[in-house]
Amino acid sequence: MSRADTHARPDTDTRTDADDGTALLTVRADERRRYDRAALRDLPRVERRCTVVCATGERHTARWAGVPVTELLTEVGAPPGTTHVRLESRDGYRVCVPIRDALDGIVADTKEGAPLAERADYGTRFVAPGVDGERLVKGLRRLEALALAPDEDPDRLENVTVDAPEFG
Ligand SMILES: Nc1nc2c(c(=O)[nH]1)N[C@H]1C(S)=C(S)[C@@H](COP(=O)(O)O)O[C@H]1N2
Ligand SMILES: [Mo]
Repeated sequence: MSRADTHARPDTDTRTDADDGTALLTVRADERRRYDRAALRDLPRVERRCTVVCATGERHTARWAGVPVTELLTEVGAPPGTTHVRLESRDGYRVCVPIRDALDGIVADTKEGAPLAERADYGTRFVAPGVDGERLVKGLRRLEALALAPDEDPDRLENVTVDAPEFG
């Protein structure tokens, strides 16, 4: 299969999937799967300490729990040629993380033993050690495996605004 067949197409993907609005998380590579809260809770879980470091220098470390990114990528058959994962939030915040960094990440729904949704207006978050705070997407709703050619600029697939007032 060609790369176009096996990966999300960032330029043409209009994300008009009818039930994207109801699924808590959509994961996409060779296949596409949607998870609601219960389905996500049924997957293998890990706990990891991660530090959120903002460009402002502000930082905080916590114990996060959730589903390893590797688990989700396996579920959807992410091809060996995957170079990046694109992560998108409910509010349209979009970043691209090199696969080597994303592989240590988790889709967390718990922080310090308490559900994220209890303390924030979102229930899922991408966290990974060594990834800049601005790429630790809150309210994660979509995770896609991408195979970018060496001359494709991953930054072009992002729309991060480091100083979005509603998130800090
Ligand atoms: N959806 C979403 N996720 C986001 C942001 C955002 O604006 N929207 N801001 C990012 C930035 S710039 C930082 S530093 C961290 C802040 O996370 P914290 O509130 O846990 O410190 O969240 C990141 N995740
Ligand atoms: Mo930030």
